Amino acid sequence: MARILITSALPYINGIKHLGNLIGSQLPADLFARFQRGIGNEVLFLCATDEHGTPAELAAAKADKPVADYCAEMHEVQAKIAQGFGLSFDHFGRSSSDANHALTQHFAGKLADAGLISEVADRQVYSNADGRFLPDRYVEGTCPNCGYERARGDQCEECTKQLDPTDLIEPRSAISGSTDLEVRETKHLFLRQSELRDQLDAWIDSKADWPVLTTSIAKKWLHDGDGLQDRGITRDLDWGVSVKKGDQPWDGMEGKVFYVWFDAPIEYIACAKEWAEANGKDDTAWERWWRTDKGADDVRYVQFMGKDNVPFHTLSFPATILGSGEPWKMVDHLKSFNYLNYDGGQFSTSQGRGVFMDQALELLPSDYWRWWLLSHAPESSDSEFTWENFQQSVNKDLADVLGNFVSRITKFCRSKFTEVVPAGGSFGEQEAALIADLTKRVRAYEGHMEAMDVRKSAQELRAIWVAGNEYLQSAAPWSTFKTDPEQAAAQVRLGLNLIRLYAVLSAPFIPDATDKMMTALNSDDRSWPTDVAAFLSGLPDGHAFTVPDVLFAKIADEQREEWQAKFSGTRD
Ligand code: B3M
Ligand code: ZN
Repeated sequence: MARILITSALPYINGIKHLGNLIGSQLPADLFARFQRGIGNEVLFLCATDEHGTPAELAAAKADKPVADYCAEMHEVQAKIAQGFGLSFDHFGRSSSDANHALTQHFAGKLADAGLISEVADRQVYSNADGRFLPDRYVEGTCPNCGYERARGDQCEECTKQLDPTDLIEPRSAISGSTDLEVRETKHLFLRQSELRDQLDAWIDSKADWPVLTTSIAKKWLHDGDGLQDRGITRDLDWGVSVKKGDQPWDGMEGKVFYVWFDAPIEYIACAKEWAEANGKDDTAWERWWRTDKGADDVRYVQFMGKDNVPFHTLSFPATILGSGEPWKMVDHLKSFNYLNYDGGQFSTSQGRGVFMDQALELLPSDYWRWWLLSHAPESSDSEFTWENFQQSVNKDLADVLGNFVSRITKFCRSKFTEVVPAGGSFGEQEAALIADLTKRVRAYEGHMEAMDVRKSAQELRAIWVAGNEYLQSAAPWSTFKTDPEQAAAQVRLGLNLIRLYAVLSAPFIPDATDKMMTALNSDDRSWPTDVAAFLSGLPDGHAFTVPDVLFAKIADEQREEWQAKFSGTRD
């Protein structure tokens, strides 16, 4: 049994995420986690809310709540929505946890001991109109790299370049829009990433199987222009992890906190400790996932994230880990995604454009969304959500292909043989051909899932559903029954077993439908079909089942038009 550690990028605490965020990390991570559990591997799947930094401060101020209260409430809201989408985290933690505070300070201490932190008199943007220092992302302006006019002081969303606010051309305050800005001196800590350039370079070179999207972004920031820049890792904010060396105070750093992008990835580790604590386990339970000196050397660690997060995961976080000199597990495979667009534009949290996770669940159960999003995942390029495409995919794939198969075979069996798996007859050539075809397809499906090729996996799964439909169409037990009821019994028996095959294989995509199919089949056995032929005679003769309710309802044109109109504007 292999051990697989899986993390999804941590959603910011400031509000409910949209469907583009969901498909960019949490949902494909869940798909992979469910698959790995399904084939019998030991999985630790972790996610958490990313609670520090200016986004949290800003959102709390807008909601007129103390930051700590705001974060606690929003964490609960996000946890509930995640549950609604069936995201099967082993733990959904918080970057504001005690565990993360302690671990972040621990890493900072280790990096300082290794001589990798410098204290720098920094120049920071001060807004006279706002009467305060402006954190990086509160400064907006034109990107010096690509000319994008709404680049933020921490990163340009357009070209992904990590920036400092003073790099921006024609900077202005994101709070007031004021251009009455000046640069004042203040002291900050810098992580000397440039010292680690060769180590990082060699580490990335050792990842020959990484997707080009990932390595090209990493290599670009390692080698282009001035190469890897040292990064400021402290900020003048109240909310966050206070700057300490381990548990010791840090001279001159009073009142400062660590930069959110310094502590957030450390939460991947701290979250495992939170998981252990929440489940009454001791330190060895989480260390065997994270410490290579304590058993984690045989763990396979996979991260999921949107493309804009890649530089932080291929450079900044690995620099923290490598620089600590301690034996922490590093990522083995990093799966990154492009963007999902919404109906001719972009999803936008700040502008409330698109469909948000809570709204989606009010319209339809999560399986409908999971199937569409995963089967259209923005892997090789950006992809686009349109209501027409969503309707078509739900009606065709889920209702016509899968749902119809399940309904047809169970109802036919009930009418001719009662609600039990019928005995008699035997499989002939047609059945042998189907089983051979399915065996090939199931192996292909496993291969795509293992490789995290999300779209290809969805296509193969759909092809597996289609194969059953085609078999049913050509075997036509309703005709066979008139001349050879024994043979019809064998065909129906295979059909019922196919439902169980579909239930088990589809679980990573549409877990609720899986539960319904398994309940209808009166079966609890979800063991993976390593031997497809044997699996397809798994339900014994005489085994009782019930005809399930309609698995997936079709979306009518009027319904689609209504939603289209409702979500054409922006949310306030
Ligand atoms: N919260 C950015 C994002 O949600 C950030 C990810 C942190 S992962 C350690 O896109
Ligand atoms: Zn740019």
